[in-house]
Amino acid sequence: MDVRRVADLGPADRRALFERDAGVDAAAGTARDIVERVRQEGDVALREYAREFDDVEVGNLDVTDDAGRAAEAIEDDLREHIERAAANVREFHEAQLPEDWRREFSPGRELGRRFRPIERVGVYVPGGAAAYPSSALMGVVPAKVAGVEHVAVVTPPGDPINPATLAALHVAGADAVYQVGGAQAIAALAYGTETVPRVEKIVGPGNRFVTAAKAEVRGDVAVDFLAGPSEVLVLADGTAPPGYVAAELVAQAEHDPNAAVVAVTDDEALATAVAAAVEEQAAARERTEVIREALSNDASGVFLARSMSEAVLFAEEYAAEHLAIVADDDEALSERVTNAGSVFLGPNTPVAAGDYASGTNHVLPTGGGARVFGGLSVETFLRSTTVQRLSRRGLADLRETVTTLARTEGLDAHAASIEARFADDSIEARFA
Ligand code: HSO
Ligand code: ZN
Repeated sequence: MDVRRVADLGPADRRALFERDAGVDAAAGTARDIVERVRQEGDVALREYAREFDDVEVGNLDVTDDAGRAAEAIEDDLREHIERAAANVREFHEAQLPEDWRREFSPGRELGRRFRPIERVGVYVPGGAAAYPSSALMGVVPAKVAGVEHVAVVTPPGDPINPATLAALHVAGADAVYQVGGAQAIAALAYGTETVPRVEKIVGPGNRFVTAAKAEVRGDVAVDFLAGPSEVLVLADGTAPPGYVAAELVAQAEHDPNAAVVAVTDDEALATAVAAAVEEQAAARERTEVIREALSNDASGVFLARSMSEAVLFAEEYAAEHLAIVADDDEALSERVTNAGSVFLGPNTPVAAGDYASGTNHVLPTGGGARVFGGLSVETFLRSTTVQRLSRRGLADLRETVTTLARTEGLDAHAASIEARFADDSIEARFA
């Protein structure tokens, strides 16, 4: 892997890095066709796509009961680790639950907010070649913590479906599980089929077809944000062990040939050592081919900055899904990078810890989405409602302001609705 200098990057390089889309745009046409067909044909299309894309003859699309059985059948050791990870994720997300509140801002003017869960939510859990029990926890646990009544999960069909994924879904508390993957799964959740009931919001990570399908159905159903192939940016100074930095890149690279992995540093010796270590580690891993493809992406690389300030700027522009900082003044650097889905501080905080078990959520915005979105959280599954009550005194204080503005807008009925409250003394007395 070559080391590239940040100062030498041209406009095309910068576009590839900072406006990366991981092939999602190119998948849009296919995703649209699939969504359309599922809308027309329902379950028939889901079975047909399972045959075509997953090479599986699907019997029952509803595999909710299989999840319960899988949780009993898997090895005790594995179940215990799934439960431990689930407990950490639950604990962190419970800490996020907002309290309803109401306050008197001035005499007789009481305003507040309350939070209530969305009723029906769909969670996409990746499967197939890369089965992700961890994503089952990350999607379902926060929804249940938020109080979502019906959490429907879709995960690609398999023969059998990964038992650890099924078990994790059971442990997390999924209410229904359907074996359907890809863009067709998103369509099923968005519009409903004979078997899969439609939901109000769809969340979860997926490949570029899943991501493109979420973009396609957005508008008809709420979606979280586009969580595409994994990304990591490691911001490092000369104190960082090159082997650690390389391991972070190689780890996220193994997810997907479209994964984007970056190291940026102001230390030339470190950059050179990381580039070499990445090659070495990639060769030693099981998924060498996927890793190599991800490493050769236009949005991946090892970059040498002239200063840590230039490196910080690079990280800020990149807006990575995961930002790992391995540097002397990691806390200070972390304050300077605002665009990141999730931040990992210090040499002992590998991204994989958060991917699985520390308790934070691993469903995070990719492709620069971190500029405007946060990752999956309890709030993803809540909506807020404002609540108010005015006393006569509170309304009297607002009377002139509201009627003046209402008349300015030519909305005299609005003004009249205020004045009506002051027109009749007998009523006024009753509601004083
Ligand atoms: N790094 C992925 C999540 C994941 N890692 C699942 C391992 N399994 C996206 O944040
Ligand atoms: Zn990962």
